Amino acid sequence: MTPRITRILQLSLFLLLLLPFEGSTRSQSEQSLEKLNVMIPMRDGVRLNTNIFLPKNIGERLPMILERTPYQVPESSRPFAEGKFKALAADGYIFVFQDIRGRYKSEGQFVMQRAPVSLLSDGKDPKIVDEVTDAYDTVEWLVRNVPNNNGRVGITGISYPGWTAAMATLDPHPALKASSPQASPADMYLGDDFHHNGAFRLSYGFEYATMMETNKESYRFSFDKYDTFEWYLKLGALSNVNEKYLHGKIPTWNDFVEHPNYDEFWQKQAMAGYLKSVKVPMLTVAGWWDQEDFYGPLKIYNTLEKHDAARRNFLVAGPWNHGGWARQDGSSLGSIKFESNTSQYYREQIEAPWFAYWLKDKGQLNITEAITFRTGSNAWQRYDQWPPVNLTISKNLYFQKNGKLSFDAPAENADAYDSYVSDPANPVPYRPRPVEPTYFPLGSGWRAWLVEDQRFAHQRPDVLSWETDPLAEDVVLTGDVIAKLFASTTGSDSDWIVKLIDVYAEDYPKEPKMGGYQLMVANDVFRGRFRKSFEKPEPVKPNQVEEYSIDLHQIDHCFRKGHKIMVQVQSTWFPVIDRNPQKYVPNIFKARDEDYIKATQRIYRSKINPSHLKVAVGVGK
Ligand code: PG9
Repeated sequence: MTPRITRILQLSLFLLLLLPFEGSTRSQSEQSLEKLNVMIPMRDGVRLNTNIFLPKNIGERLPMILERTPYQVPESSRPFAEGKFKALAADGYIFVFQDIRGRYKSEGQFVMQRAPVSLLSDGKDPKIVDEVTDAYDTVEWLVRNVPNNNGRVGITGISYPGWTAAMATLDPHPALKASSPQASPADMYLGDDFHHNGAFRLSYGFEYATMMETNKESYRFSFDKYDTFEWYLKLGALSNVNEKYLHGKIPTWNDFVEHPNYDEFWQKQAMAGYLKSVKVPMLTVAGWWDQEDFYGPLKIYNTLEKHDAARRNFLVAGPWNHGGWARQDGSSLGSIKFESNTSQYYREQIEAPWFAYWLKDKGQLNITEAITFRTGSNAWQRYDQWPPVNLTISKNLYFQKNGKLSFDAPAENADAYDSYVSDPANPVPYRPRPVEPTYFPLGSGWRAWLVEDQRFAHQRPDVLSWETDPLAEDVVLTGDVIAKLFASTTGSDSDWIVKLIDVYAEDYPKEPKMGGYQLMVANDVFRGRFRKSFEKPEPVKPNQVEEYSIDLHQIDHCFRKGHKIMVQVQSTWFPVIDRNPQKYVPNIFKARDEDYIKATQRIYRSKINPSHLKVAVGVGK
């Protein structure tokens, strides 16, 4: 930036400081903050719209908290009166919000999850820009121009803004002293919003891509059915999307179609490959029931942890949906109650002190390596390592005959199995219908679907279940859950969905309506064609038993005495996951309606094909 431009910007900041805050009824925190609006220039000349909220009449220099968002910067300081920023605001920060490139009032071109291309160059070419360079240029401008700043910046955000917070740490400006990526995706192919293990997240992918790329502002696709389950079913094969609705105009949809496998396009975007050292202290936050990005935070924490000799990499996981820790008090999610205000605890006792330590030299680093909220028994746990393998033993929960599940290996002979027919014309809904549009403004089951009572699917002929006897004592599972499925199909491709469920006691005096509730505590889907490689899919051999290893991620859950542990397996989860045609076609996005066929599935539970879940059972209390 030339000195002349800098002077003009400084002057306009000064003039803006003199302007009164708009609005007449203002809360305490609104009254004490001034808003500045600036267009901050990036190295390629593109300017990004930025709102800066400065506390008035402060005697000390303050650090800045930055959020970079595709969802529009706040125009008023309302966010500081409640929720995410309240506890931080009480400590005193300058808050900075920025529309990322190409969104809302920012200039330039939006690219969905723009790959960090600058890291692959020497960083000097001003034409090479991404979220890493935009964060760098923004921090540079802020520390030079914002009045009364103490030269330190923390960055945070949830989901897409969480991802920009993580991106900022890959080649950080020296003034960036702390980052808290929250619910940040890490890999859009392996586990976050757009695919899980190669299976396409149809409703989310379609609705999010159209929301972000129809124009610069968030747009809502207009469905002619309230129950989108029906809409997506009527849509038929994925090739109908461009033919009937998008006509090639949504770049991200076109990318889905052109990159059905884990090719360079997805790999270049995925975060893990860039996380080679902890350059900035990190506080990663995850929700156990995050319906969008649960894989991401665990991947970011676990990858960085391998490089964290200085112990600056931390994880918090709580009983939340996507971003739930930033809203309300966190005392419940759907029908599930947590017996304390978990979100408030996180914001006041973990997040605010953590930022104050790094940005204000205030207090002690009052945090362990990982802090998790153990669901089921509803208590915070502090760990020196995550997962705490020193506190658990690895065990297998085996599928048995008569729908039983147990820690004993099966004694059955080779062809013992249970079976169902999976019909793409009659898929299992992922949540009870009607399935309102994902972000339906009048309310949508989307936000809490992961805690829905799974009895709506239990005992469908195309959903199999195995369960333990009522537990004689509490069973705590802490850490990884991996499903090992031995399965065959009459088709040449298939999806396998595995759900680990806590079945409440039938007689539940504490809350009688919860008797027999089936609470999912871990789950995921695996697309069979990728069993050997995500880069090079292969047809499944019909009627041949194959072993599938399905990562159900991590949990910290107590199955209470009297509850049962259940596993459900199914092959459709619609429309959150597109229907697998069950007949191998090279690219499912180009499949035709006639490619979708019924298949008979077998799940084996014998001595040589022992389907099971590998779990980490807590020892001691
Ligand atoms: N889950 C959303 C998202 C993040 C990144 C890419 C695509 C979608 C979000 O809530 O921001």
